[in-house]
Amino acid sequence: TGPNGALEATHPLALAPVTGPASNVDGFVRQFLRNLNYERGVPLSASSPNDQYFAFAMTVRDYLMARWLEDLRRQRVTQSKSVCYLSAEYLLGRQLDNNLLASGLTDIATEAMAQCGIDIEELRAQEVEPGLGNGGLGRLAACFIDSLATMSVPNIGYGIRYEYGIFRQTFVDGQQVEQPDAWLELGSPWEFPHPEFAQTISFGGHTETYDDEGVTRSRWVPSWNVRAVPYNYMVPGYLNGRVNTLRLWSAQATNSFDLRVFNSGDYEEAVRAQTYAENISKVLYPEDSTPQGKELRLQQQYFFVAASIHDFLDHMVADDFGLENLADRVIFQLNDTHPVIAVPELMRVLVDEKKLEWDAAWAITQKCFAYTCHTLLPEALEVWSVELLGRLLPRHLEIIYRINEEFLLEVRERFGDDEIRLRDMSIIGEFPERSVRMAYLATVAGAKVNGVAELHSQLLRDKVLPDFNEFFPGKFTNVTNGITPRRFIRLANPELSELITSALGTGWLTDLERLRGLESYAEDPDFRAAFREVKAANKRVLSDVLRARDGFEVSDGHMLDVMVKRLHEYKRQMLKLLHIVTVYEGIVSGRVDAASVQPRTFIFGAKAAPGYAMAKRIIHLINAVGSVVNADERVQGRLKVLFPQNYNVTLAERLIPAADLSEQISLAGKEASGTGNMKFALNGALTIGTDDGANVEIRQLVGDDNFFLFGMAEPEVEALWARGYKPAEFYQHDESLRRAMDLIASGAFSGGDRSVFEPVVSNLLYDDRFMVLADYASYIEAQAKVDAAHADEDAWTRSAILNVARCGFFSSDRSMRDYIDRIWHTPPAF
Ligand code: B1N
Repeated sequence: TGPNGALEATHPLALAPVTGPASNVDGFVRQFLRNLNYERGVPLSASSPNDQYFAFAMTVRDYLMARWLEDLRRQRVTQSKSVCYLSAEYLLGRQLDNNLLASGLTDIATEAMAQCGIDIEELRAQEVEPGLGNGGLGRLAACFIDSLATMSVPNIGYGIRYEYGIFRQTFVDGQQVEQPDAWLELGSPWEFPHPEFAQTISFGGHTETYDDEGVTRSRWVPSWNVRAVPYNYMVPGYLNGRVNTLRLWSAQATNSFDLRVFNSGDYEEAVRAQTYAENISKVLYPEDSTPQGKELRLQQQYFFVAASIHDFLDHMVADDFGLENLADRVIFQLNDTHPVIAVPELMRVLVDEKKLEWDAAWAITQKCFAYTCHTLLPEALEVWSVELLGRLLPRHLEIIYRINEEFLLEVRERFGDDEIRLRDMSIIGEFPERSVRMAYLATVAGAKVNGVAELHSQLLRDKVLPDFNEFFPGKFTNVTNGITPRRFIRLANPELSELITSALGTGWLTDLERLRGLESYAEDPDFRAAFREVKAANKRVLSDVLRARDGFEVSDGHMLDVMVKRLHEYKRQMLKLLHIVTVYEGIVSGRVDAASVQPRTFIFGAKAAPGYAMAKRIIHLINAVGSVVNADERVQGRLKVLFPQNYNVTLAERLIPAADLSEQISLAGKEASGTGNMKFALNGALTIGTDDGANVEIRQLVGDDNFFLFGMAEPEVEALWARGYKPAEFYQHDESLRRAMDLIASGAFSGGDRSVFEPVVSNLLYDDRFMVLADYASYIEAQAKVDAAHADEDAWTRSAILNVARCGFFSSDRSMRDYIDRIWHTPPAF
């Protein structure tokens, strides 16, 4: 009867009919077996781990179901104001543990599985994380909906149910190879399809005017359409009985699609047409911060925002709720420019379909949207060519033109015929081709525009959109990002959580500023010892994970120095690598005694956009340096470079709690915020970082003594650019830098082949857009301070505890409070 056979013989409920909630161990077992039998169609004795995972997840789901249905009902009945978060990405991570935690079922479920003879760890390992995002932006959306549910704020997260999420990364000879992320291959127990609530989404065609009882109106005559099918996911609040909704749209072909549009009587053609429609939600674009302007991406964007707006208007707004008051019912938060096509869509609905006057519709629209900008890189600001937008969404292009016309009239009224200013502020750009500037459209339409950290918001106001800031006083604001402490402290670091609770009692997980109470414990030697033991335990867990996952051995007694984030030149993984090569070169040249080097393991995690050649070359170089350094006996095992493949949320949850040092080393003025930086600090790693993004606020909070600052500040960066930056001069004048660069150029990491990494070296020498060489000396100096500080174990631990104690501000609950106070004005409800 297999390993679980004993249960059927011994458990009194194993063969009994099963019903009822899973709120105690017996009830959980009963419901679990019921799900196994009736949902999976297997007896326990014949069930696979995947069957068991499904039945288990369904049991947790069942427990939350009544609350979910009730909250959906109340959201409609009370008509209280909802946050509709529009985001093309949600980087959720695994759901099982989070939902267990939120429902308070962890202990019951663990005991129930034990009674069934099942190892709950094995079930956890079955879950494939939904990687429906690239990095920080998508993970932020996931943290925000967790916080809103925990704070009982009515919210629907709207997005796309990509069939393939962010690619699975493998290394072949040290080089990145992408594999499709078939996360739905075995199905997902967490989703609920609702084909009966599908929306039809149109594209293409032309516009026309017509006479509507004496009024001339415009309408859109599209040429093809697709069906948007909603899939609902539970978003349970932490132990508050609240369950909000994440609604992701999946594209399906409509009947009219193949019949009307591709009407050739050709069966094969019709099937091809179906594939075309379903392509829309097929795959997540793996570009983080460099949009490629692809037609399919615009289709994705319109597809999900149009479906979401119609869904909310059709099902959530009461019939007698006056449209002129729509802003009392909803705020659509635009997560970067990706959903901004929602603005002309709402205008189209109000003007063409609901037949409101333009001015009335515009007044409503301007109150219903707010826009979050997540970048400062000019190449990341999305623009759509007028040609493409007009072909795909002709009516929307007309509406955008009209919005722009009226906006520029107002600008002219205020500032006179200042043609340069008018050109600069126009939503339509003319160069290199006529195109729609989505950030400008969002800024003009949004009630508020926010950046994601103090420095970022300031640069947004002063450097990126200064004309708009002048024109719309009070529109710009800041909301510093945050992270959910439920996932990134409680679940990722249960040992630390227990230690915190032993000191502070419960309650800190939903009121993270209470971590301040740990400050006094930093002086307590027993607490410090316990804190160190937690770190050591987390390193053992990580070590097991990396052994099983990647075949790596993590050496005892090493400082763990971690840099995990997307691979991008502005984030400067190359600077980290130059530090490693510098230390290595010192040893092999004999100038440094290996025995005097502090043992360190450098861990990288990073995916490169598949089309980003330089980023991929840097990945190759990191792996190449790792192979050479790790194998060189002269190093005496005191330096190690590990680069586990396929960094994702699940791995982050193991890496971050084990880290000693957090690398946040972007060029000042380039990283909008960062959120990994917050996760590390809250898990007791010290940061080595530049004055960039939210690092600025972390340093202010933890204090200079507990943060390793280096590099130019943003104004110095600007000044150096203005003077004329010549990276080769830094190379010439810094012997240590020269040695490191020369070693790479010599082919030492490429089997003597000098050509492999030549493009990386010459890019640094002759271009170096992100000023790696300019910050090198300062970085090396700061790393020496890190070594010195780490030698004093007690002082280091004190600093680590103070990092935890002083970073409560970075809870995403606080971010949500700031959005509510400054932008949304949505109180908790029902
Ligand atoms: O958003 C995060 C910030 O913490 C990071 O600093 C920022 O880099 C990140 C196009 C983006 N900005 N822009 C993107 C992602 C995907 C895409 O297709 C742009 N991601 C960020 C949260 O605020």
